[in-house]
Amino acid sequence: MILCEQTWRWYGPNDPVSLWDIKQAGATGIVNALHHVPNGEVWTVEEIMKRKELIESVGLKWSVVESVPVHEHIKTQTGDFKTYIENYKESLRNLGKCGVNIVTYNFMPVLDWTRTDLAYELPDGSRALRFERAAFVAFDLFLLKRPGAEAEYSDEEKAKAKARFEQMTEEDKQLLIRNMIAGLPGSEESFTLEQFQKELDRYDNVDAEKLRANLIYFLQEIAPVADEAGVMLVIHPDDPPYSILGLPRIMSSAEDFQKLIDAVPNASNGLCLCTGSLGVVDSNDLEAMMKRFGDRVNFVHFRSTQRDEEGNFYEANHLEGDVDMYHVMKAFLELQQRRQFSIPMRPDHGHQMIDDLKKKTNPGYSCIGRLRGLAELRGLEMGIAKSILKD
Ligand code: DNO
Repeated sequence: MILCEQTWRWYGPNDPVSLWDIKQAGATGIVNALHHVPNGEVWTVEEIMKRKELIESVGLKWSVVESVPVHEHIKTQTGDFKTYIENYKESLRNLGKCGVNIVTYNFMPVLDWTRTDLAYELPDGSRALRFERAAFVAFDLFLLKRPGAEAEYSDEEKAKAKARFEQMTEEDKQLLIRNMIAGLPGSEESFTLEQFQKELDRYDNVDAEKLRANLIYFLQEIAPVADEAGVMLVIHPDDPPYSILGLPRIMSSAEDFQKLIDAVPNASNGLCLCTGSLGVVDSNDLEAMMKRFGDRVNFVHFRSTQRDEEGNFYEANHLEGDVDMYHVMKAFLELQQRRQFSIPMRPDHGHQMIDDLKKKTNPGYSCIGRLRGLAELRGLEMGIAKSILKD
């Protein structure tokens, strides 16, 4: 019986969660990036090896890179994008040489994942990440004051946002700005409001079609290199999976991913199936995606969200919320039997809870919440494996 590889995202030596903590949580693989290398520069063999040896020194394995960031110039095909693509290829070759074989990336313009509230208190006292629609619209209309934003929301949404904004203290407003644009863990960029608007302006002439063409161009360049280097590329879906702040988003559904593999069928062109990001939209059938793209799912993020009709969502416990984790896990196990290959997964995010409530933690990436998530997922996997997939 092939079970999944249990991995854990580690932000490197500055992460308050240590490699020993991760070992105690029972993960065997590490998901890591060289966050100190500036976006766009080559990851050298020397730097990769240094990190790899550090991880191996406690008996863990560097299983997945998350992420080698894609420079904004590549997404917009402006400036030095050709150099950045060459650098990206070089980083992939170097990772391949060092035996780090799965590379996550995303193609979200300007922002990576986005939340309005990083400490949403749940009834049990733990804290979750949340996307609150009215606060988000208030940010866009009244704090960022993005030109043209008014036209993109209904009167009802604007009225709600206005009422929400009027309730906010100055401190609330500053916190909302920070949450939105100061960079969540793993996002490689952080901005001031002025810088941020300038970054958005760079997309004035980049609509969804153009962005997709730029992604396909990028993949056509790097996928052959990845194939040769023995590296699997896994694209992370948009979070949330729809356009925000007037920016195009093109990796939000099964159809979006299908277009990528139709255009670039190379074996290295794969998917990081993030159930939390995709699960925010009801039309995304995660079990069906696991089955349909099984051959290309080379990394999985397990997480669930709870949404409401107003477009708000918060991150639920891993086995609760809108994601049907049982069926997704079952499909995941079945595909690993079919492929005879153990695929890395990680418990994505977790609530800040218990002792972690007293600590300064990376939002979504505290230890105990993820420990709970991993334990639950591991139990779910074993239950399914033993009862259904008899070996
Ligand atoms: C958030 C993460 C994302 C992800 C990138 C991949 O918690 O899932 O930041 O790492 O989008 O490139």
